[in-house]
Amino acid sequence: MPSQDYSQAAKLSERLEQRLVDSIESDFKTTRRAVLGGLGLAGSAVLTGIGRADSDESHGPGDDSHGNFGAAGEYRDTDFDPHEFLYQFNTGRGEQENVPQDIYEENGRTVREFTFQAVDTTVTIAPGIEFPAWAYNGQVPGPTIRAVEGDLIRVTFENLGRHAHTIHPHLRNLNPNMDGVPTNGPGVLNTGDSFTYEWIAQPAGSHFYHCHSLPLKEHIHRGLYGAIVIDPDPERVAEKPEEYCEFHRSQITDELRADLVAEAKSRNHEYPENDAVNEMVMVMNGFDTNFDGDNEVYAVNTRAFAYGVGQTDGKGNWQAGETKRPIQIDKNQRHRVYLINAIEFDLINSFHTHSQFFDYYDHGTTLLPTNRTVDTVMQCQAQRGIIELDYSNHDSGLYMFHAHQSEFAELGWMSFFEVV
Ligand SMILES: [Cu+2]
Repeated sequence: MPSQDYSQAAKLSERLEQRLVDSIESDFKTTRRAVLGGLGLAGSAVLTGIGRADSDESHGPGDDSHGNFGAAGEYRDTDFDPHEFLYQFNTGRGEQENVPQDIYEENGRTVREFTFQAVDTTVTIAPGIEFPAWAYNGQVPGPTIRAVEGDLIRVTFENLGRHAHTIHPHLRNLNPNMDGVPTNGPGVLNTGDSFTYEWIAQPAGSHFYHCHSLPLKEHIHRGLYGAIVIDPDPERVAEKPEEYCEFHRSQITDELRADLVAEAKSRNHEYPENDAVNEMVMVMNGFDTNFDGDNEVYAVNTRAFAYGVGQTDGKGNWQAGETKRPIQIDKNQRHRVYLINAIEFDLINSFHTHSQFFDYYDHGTTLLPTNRTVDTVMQCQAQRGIIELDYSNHDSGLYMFHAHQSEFAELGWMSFFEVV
């Protein structure tokens, strides 16, 4: 395969990134501190218990009813790697060091148990630019939870932050006390409080969770959100195929049923068919660095231009530790993106691929695409979906993808796939 010169792409990423950093640095209100690289902290997001007092206080008066007790704990995200995050699913088997978790059977049901801790911390959103975040387990986006339809997801939530928080899942939740809203069940959890949420994993799809304390937009924008992936159960799909497509039960042929079951197996991490698919989580987010109600930085998975092009030898060998590098795509593999729009302050976001048309599954709740052969999908706030990509006929090289709100693209949400 001919080696390719990526220097043009590297220059573009560099230029956009520099312009973004300069624009933020010129804003004196921005919380900024030197990058704490090379501190030698083991793993991503180690609980350090440093208790740094967050100097930023953007809350209006009357919003401090839950008190400012000082941070009870702090994680650092200096090792947060957007490339690692793409592929990090927590299924209860201990995938992520900073996410205590377990998997076991209880009353004939698989339980996937997690411990989440809300903490005040800072996250790196661009080189040298730190954002004062509120974060589940010290990372933004929060850890991705993955379960199979019908499992019980049990999340013990401890609030170690200075503000009252909750976890509200976008699931079909039959128990109002488990909704994670101020009005139901335990309500908001104050500093030091904990509660164990239990949710049945349903329906299958690409889902969202976030804090539901007030003021809502701030609790979300500060970083308290993440992805829940619910894998379809192929046995259930065989029994009730009509629930996974837009056809009436009377229209389901044997062939369609077989197709739906095959698709379900490819989505279910417990089936070998799933191993053949390269699955990624992309949470589209933005950061209002001066707290004026408008985002200054846009990203997928928090770091502006994380999937841009930085130092390379032109053969896809990226320098170790380099954040700016494209997402490598093996052209012989099938690729699936669990896409979530976690943005605040802007009504919509979008995902656009260059030289590529893909199938889209709105909310991921169906096993047949809801949009076929499109190169742009739009998501409003909290909307999600699944994108399936096929680069098998493409030449090797860089293919851009970005928000087609072009302003967002220039302010960080601009990325590349590197087809190899
Ligand atoms: Cu909150």
